[in-house]
Amino acid sequence: MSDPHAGGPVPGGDWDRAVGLVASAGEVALACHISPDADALGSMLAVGLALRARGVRVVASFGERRFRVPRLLRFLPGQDLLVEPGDYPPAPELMITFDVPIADRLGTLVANAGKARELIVLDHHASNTGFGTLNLVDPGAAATAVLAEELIGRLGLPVDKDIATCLYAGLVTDTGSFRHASTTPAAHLMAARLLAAGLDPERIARELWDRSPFGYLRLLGMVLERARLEPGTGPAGLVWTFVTRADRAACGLPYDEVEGMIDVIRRTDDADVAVILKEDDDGAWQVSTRSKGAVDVARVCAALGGGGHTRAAGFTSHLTVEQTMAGLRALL
Ligand SMILES: [Mn+2]
Repeated sequence: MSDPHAGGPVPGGDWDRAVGLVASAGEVALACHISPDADALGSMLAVGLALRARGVRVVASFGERRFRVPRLLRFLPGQDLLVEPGDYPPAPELMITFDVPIADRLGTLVANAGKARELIVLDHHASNTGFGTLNLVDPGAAATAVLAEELIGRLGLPVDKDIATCLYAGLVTDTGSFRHASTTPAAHLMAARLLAAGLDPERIARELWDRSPFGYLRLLGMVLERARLEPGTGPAGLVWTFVTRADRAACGLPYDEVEGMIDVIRRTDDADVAVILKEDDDGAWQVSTRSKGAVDVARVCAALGGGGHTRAAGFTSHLTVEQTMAGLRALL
């Protein structure tokens, strides 16, 4: 088993083993993390499309009881590969996970993963626990899409426009539109390869960031109105706000429409850490955190049962807003 904490690129021998496992599998079962983002879902669909084009039987899913692709991601090609988690193979011959740092993030599919004969974990989270039988984990990769592209290439499969669209969605999202520190020369070279496959960058950007129902404007107004700045919290200040189920209902918005609000909150110059608490349909608080670098939010969120990256992480809370924030402040 490779050491997921080694921090370097994936050893060639591990890639060879992955290629061998995929080549000899009769069916490949793909899974990404619950509440999928563009990197998780895009990487999974890209590999699924590439395998299917080669004639491999493929299923793909994520383990949510209320299985539903977020509206923002419905433009991604290959969604006919998706099956409800209840229709997923109970004991897959070969299962591959995408962007999943800990087995819990597989949701209900954690049981299927436990019974998989081989489990390949494809990920770029430094916090990855290495829960697979083969762990292809590179914390230096800008996105899991980078590793998905490498797997497709090593399998000798071509990247067409649809596959490129899925990979690009992951890359452009996880690099913050090529603004984050993960924007390496390698990230731009990958973007160049994908663009050459004929994808439409303007359409992808519009689908991912530049459209919402009118109710979003009202909801954003409410959420910004109640934002609080705490300059004395942590090394460089905290800005935070929250959005309830009732708020969303009043504006006619499903949960996934509030995912991008953190990007408005984190603009605040006066705070290093930005936090938004989002009440989901079950009444739990999904807490998103962002840091400009003074605080390692991955560590903070890990201490609260979550995880993520140094500058972008999250956790789930079943406490009240005030109790959740008190716990967070104590760690900052
Ligand atoms: Mn990712």
